[in-house]
Amino acid sequence: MAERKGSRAGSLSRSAVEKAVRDAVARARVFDLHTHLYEPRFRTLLVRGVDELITYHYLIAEATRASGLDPAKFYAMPKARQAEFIWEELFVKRSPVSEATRGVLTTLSEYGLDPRRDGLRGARKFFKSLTPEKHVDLAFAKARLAGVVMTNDPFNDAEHAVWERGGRRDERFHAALRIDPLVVNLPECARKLRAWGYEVDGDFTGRSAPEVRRFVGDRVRRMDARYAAMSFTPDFAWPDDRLQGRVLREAVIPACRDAGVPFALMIGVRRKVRPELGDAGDGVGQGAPSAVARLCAQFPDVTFLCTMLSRLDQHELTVTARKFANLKLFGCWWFLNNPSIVAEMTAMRVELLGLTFVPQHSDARILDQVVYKWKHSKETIAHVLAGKYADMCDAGWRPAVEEIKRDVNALFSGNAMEWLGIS
Ligand code: FIX
Ligand code: ZN
Repeated sequence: MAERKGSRAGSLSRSAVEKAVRDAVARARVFDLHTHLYEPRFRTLLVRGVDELITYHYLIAEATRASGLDPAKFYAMPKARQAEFIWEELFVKRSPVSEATRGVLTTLSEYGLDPRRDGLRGARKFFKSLTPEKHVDLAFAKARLAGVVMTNDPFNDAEHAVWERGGRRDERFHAALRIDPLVVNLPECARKLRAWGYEVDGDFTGRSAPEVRRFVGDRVRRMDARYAAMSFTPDFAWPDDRLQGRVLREAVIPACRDAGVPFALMIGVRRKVRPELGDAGDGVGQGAPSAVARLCAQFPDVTFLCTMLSRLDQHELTVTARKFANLKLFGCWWFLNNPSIVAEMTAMRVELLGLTFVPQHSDARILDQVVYKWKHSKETIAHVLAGKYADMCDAGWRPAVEEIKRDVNALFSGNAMEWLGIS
């Protein structure tokens, strides 16, 4: 029989391709490039369970908005009462159709519960029996996680104590050195740095630059951090003679180059738009992908991971990534992590970057969120990819199932692990 156009031994028929893509995505192991999770040895820093899941700051914003309750009154309630309030406002009085409320439903259902029947009371009973270690194993298995990267703040006293104590590490958890405080609150950081033996001044004068560079290098080594990271407000600029530009240019980027680790820029957060909402009070603003381009051009030997928070920046940032092989785009961050936008961003990235990006990270703050964030993201990304592979067939190239698995595994774990030098 004549070979079908675009085929070779093992090629799939067009009708089989879409299913093969969906199966490969569903089965793919995930390396989660950015989370706020912690190994169990960090004890209370590992946030888990249904009350935490329901009082995630996304749901606090939604519930205080829906009810009109003053945030101060909400935060004055004990955690359990906060969860009951959110459950009442967003699940009972109204249907849980938002992405964050649907996420709670997905997680509880994936754990074998019936959210409607079991409700908050039944869910609480289920979680009561889980030790931190068993809970991590359960959530990681459900989300098919091969590994996650934490967000490690060297200036957080509770976290610092755990690193100082040492101890066997859980190899599924990788460290990332998060150093926003160096820019957001250098005077306080300088006080701690001097106590740790680094000659750093609150105004970044004297020997501050080489000493911050030494500190970053020391902490990367101590944590075996896979990258250093900072979030930036929309006015991120490059070049930049403000403090943040100097800290990056004179200390952080040289330290990353010395250590051979990437630097991650997370750009576009408008911090504390509504301070009384706490973690739920941040907003979003359009940034300047052109500044990222100038940074990548100036440091061609440094790898820059980048995610921007505004939907308005995505096309320009993706085109910028076509120009700079050292610019690695990851995730649909925060307010972008909604199916309608994940679909749009993934399609645009495949069309402009092929398979050379990381389509998603969970940003999970609560352990159980990895279950829903990855299920929802995989559904959306699989749908986009299935269409792209069908288009490829129509253009005359029928893939083999092994090729589809190769590509899908690169997107969900291979690319990220390669960027971070993890074998
Ligand atoms: O800066 C960040 O890492 C953000 O992801 C968080 O600050 C944010 O609150 C979050 O968790 C969004 O999903
Ligand atoms: Zn985050």
